[in-house]
Amino acid sequence: MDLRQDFPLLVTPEGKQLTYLDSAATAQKPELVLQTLDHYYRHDNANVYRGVYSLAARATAAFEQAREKVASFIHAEPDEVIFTSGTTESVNAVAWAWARAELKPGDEILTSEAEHHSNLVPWQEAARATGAKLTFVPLDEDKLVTTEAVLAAITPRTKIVALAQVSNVLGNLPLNVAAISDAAHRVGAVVIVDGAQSVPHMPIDVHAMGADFVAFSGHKMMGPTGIGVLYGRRQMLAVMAPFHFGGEMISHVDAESSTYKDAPQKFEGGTPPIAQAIGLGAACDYLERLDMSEVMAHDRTLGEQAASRLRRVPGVTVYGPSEGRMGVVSFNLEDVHPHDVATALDQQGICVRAGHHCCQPLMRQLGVAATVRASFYAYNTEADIDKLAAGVMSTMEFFHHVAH
Ligand code: C6P
Repeated sequence: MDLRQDFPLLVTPEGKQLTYLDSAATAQKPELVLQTLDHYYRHDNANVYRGVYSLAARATAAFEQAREKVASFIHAEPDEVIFTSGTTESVNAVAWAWARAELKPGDEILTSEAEHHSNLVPWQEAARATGAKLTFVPLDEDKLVTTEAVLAAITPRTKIVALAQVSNVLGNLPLNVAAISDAAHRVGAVVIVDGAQSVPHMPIDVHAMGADFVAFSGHKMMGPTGIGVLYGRRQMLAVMAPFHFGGEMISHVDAESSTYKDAPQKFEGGTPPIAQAIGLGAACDYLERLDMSEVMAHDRTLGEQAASRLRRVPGVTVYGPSEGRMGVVSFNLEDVHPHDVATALDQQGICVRAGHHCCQPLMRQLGVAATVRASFYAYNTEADIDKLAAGVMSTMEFFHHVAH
């Protein structure tokens, strides 16, 4: 597929192409999303739930329709979709509102050293607040979390399993969440999936996955920034306390106490990110038209091709799975700082990320301070890999020439 024409930022008016290889950080936005945002602000903008006039009713209908689109995208029911500001807020919501109420000293929170800080630090804080203990899935020789290792690490004391389905650094093939959820539920544990790098890139059926919570970000799936989702199983949302208190989440307020609405409204106090949710709905429409099985196959092919091309460059180390990966490839050039690599590639019109990718414990496990990371999405093509491989080769030659 070549979708570049749908993404204004990727092609300049003069026809110059940008090789954008940082979709794991944030994805570019198609015309459909941009036009939907523009249309909303020009024609439908009003606060939701509050007004009785027809403009407000239109805004409310568009907002709730966006919830239905997101629900259908992940095969959930609309009342299981809570709008948040992103994956980080979604994980924090569970760590604050559910975990602090449920955890006791000695309980175990099973996570891993390969997690993004957003799915590690909230659990460190929850453990500190409750006396629960963090336990870590042992990583395999490629520093990957495997489904088998997760299953083996679940104990009768495990109360929460909190793992990324796909790593933002290593691009492993998705964990088998259904098997993990089965094993966790057998010991009475709940499962929260960090879907930041999986939901945008593969077909998702949250009910088939069996997880209790799934967190993801709109901006990584071609939607706007400032919008994310916490999917919660209906039974979990019924018992979980609200985490934001204020307007529109209440059913009755007295001077001294209040009662709250049912999910999802009880979790969405205050004016929600209305335009962003509607923009995310448009992103779901766009991705569904592409077909998520096709998107996954495309991203996987590019990730695997890029890894094998980069491995052939002398002096390049590629991290992650030796076979089979999603569209995320982290690598380093011998004796060249990752930031220098990213700067050199930028001069050739190639955008990659360099750094610890908010995964400092994983960097320690890999024995490096940082990596360069190229990440792919539906709008990337094999030509982008050619440019990346040539860019890496010339960067290597330049630095080694300078060094000698
Ligand atoms: N990773 C990256 O370049 P937010 O920032 O809330 O939208 O997403 C946080 C997050 C959580 N989990 C995983 C696996 C992630 O990849 C991210 C975001 C970006 O890798 C920015 S650090």
